[in-house]
Amino acid sequence: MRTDSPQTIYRKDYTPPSYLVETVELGFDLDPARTIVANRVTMRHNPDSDNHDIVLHGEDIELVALRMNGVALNPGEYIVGTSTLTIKAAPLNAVLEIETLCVPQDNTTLSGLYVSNGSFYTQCEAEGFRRITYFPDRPDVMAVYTVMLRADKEKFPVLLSNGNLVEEGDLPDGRHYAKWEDPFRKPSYLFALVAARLVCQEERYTLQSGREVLLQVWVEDGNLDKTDYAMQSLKNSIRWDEERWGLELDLDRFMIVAVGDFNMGAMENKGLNIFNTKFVLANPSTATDVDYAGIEAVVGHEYFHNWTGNRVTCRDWFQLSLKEGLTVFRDQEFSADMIGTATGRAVTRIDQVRTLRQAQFPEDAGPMAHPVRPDSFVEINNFYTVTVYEKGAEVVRMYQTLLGRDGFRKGMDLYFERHDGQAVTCDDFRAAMADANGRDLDQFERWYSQAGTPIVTASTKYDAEQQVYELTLAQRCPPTPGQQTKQPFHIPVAVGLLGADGFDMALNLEGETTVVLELKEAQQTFRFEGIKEAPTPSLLRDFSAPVVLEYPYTDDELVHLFRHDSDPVNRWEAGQRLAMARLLRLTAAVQQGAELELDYGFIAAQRALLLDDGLDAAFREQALILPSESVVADQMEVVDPRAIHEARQFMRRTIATVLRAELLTAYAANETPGEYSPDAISAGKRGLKNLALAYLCAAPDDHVLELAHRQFEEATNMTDRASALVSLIHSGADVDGALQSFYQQFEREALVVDKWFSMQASAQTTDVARVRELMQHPAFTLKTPNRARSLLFSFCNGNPAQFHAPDGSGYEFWAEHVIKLNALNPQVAARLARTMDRWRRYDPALQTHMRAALEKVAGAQKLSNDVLEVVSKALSN
Ligand code: B3K
Ligand code: ZN
Repeated sequence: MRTDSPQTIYRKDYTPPSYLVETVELGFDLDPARTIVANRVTMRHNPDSDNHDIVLHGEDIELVALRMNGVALNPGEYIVGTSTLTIKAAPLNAVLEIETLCVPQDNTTLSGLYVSNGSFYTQCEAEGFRRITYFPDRPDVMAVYTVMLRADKEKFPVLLSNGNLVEEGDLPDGRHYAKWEDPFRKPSYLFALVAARLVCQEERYTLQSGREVLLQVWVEDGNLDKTDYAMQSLKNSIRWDEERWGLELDLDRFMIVAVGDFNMGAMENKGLNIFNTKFVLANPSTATDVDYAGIEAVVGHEYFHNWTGNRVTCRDWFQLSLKEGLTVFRDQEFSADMIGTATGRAVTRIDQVRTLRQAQFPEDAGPMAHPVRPDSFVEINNFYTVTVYEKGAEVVRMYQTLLGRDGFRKGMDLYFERHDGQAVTCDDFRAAMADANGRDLDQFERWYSQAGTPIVTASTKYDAEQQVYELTLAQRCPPTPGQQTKQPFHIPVAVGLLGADGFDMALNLEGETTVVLELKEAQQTFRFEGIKEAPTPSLLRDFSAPVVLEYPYTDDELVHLFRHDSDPVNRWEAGQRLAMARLLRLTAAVQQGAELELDYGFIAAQRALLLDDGLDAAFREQALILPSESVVADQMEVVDPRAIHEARQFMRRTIATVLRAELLTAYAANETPGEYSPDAISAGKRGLKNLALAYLCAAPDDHVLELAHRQFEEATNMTDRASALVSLIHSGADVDGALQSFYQQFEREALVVDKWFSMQASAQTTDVARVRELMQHPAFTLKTPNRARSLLFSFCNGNPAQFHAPDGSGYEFWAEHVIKLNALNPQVAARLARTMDRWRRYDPALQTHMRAALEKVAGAQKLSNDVLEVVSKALSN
């Protein structure tokens, strides 16, 4: 067990930096085994601070020389701690010259300066810059950077950094250099460099103002056939930010670089975005529709950070959602606007709701629960969470729901007017929204400070004589670590009322059919007048708040909503409620060994929807997907993963058997012949067709298997090929040959090999022994996060029935690999560690094994803060 207890950092302890930085001049002599970094930084005392010590951060770097105002400092004149360098009582103006050494080739953490496939890349957010040089590595210290890169010209022909290239040339000994200047002040976490053997697709692009900019997408040789979509998405993002928000690209040059070893999706470094290859590289034969959508969203996301994150940044890391929640909201709106149609928008919204339920609600109900603006952390990298990102985006969306689109835009304009060039807080954002609209948003602050998912309970009363309908809404929020009781939230609840004819009723004199109620008390009653018949309420339309909504709907009401609700999100939601009730009943029946039965009423509703050609295929696909096993698990007192799996499989099999003819029709009706296009209509058709195939393969016969095999072999795009293969795997048919030929065809495409591992890891028949076997495959490595995720995460998180094997072998496997990853890459290890967050919800026998596995990790040697924080929170009460 680790003996030094890791330090907890508290939001309340924030103090302004003692010194501000004006300019930073960095010189890099890049060598994988020994890189020398010379850093000349001009600092002046911050009048807002009464501390006169200069505090620099530094980690895993060797100090070679240190000079202040031209004079070398002796070891006695500064203090080097484990992660800081302090110069006591420094002068008001100080020019520091710092020389350090680092070893990029040994840096497996992928934070700081590291080597991937022989080339140099950086990742500095949140605290990676201190692994490159000593610096006040905190986001409220913003400075102007000049960067000189020197490296071997043959091995590293491309030298990139933030801003503009101002000089380049050759040096003796086969080396060359490039000098970059970034005119914008930025925090250190936005610094980046790339020194690599790369090629690029580039284009000159004209902004609405008429200014011309250079856009580049850099990739390894051999991948230029996969950059078109990223480039197109970048141009769409630039245009959209101008049109929707009046925000222009402020640089003359904007670069995207793809790298195969990367801890997360991508990084918004000023002018030099560095991306996981997964969110750049795509062509029809290697990437699926989901991959294409991911590229559009992430390219947009990183680009949008240029204003929400870079021009206006965070004062401290507790404010992370200031940039992340807002930027996720912006990328969600971008993706929705790119589709354009109302149902298309709704499909993106449904996807967002699914993510919240699948990942954020569980986080909010577990040991790592934290507010959107956390109060404390041990390791900030553990707080790049679905709460900060996705719930944060919901919080931003609620402003728009409450203030209207125009009001929200006014708030955004005021936010930039006030804070451009500053490092600010979530309160500053809320103040801009409130002030621009003359609204009191004080209570709204609780969305930032209180963790947990609020539960809104609705009850209704209809008075036929008075034609009055009363809706009573009550709210509560379960306790979360450190927060036993909660104050009421300010919750926008969008409501519509359906008549027996399936149409919306007019709810006010303006004839509106959806109204946004503002629930601010623990309980409130809302009155609707002139309601001529008892309505079916459509509550929380468009998922207007990130809450759980409880209302005792009857099956008939749900079927009515599923057939007619004009709000597509609630239409989908009604179907989910119908399915969930059945899944829970079936799971209980499995546990009791009772006979399993699925009512025809439910199947008939599914059938009607499947056959409704008036609906977009994409929407029908969404409506026919059953709640996932983990979402069902969330509804159970004591989770039984195997029973849930069996129940859900029974339901899929039954639907497949009863609706065989209709599914075959849908399959045939949604072919997309001709050239592949990732647009939403075509992708929707493929989605529905492949969902039909997946259902059919749940109850396979020769004809169905032949269909799947044919699709697998004849597919002209990866969406169809991979879907067919997954369906075949889940059908239980012999797929060894198909898997082998897939591998042979794509073994040189790393992202496809990831898919190959991942689909096997989540197969129903894959147990721990099989995963261990797959790990022996020559293509497997723990060092590349994408590869580790494709096998380990897909198994531990995506195959609950096997992972939770009664003998605890899944947990032992988990512990072993959290420990292995901890030594290589703490950030990735900590993500895997989160798998066990909610271990107390399983039956006591499983819990015993889970606790043992958690304790094994907690007791491991050299545990990182990242993993330690996660497992100790899981083990604590
Ligand atoms: N801002 C980065 C995330 C950095 C994560 C550091 N552990 C990507 C993004 O949200 O755009
Ligand atoms: Zn982001």
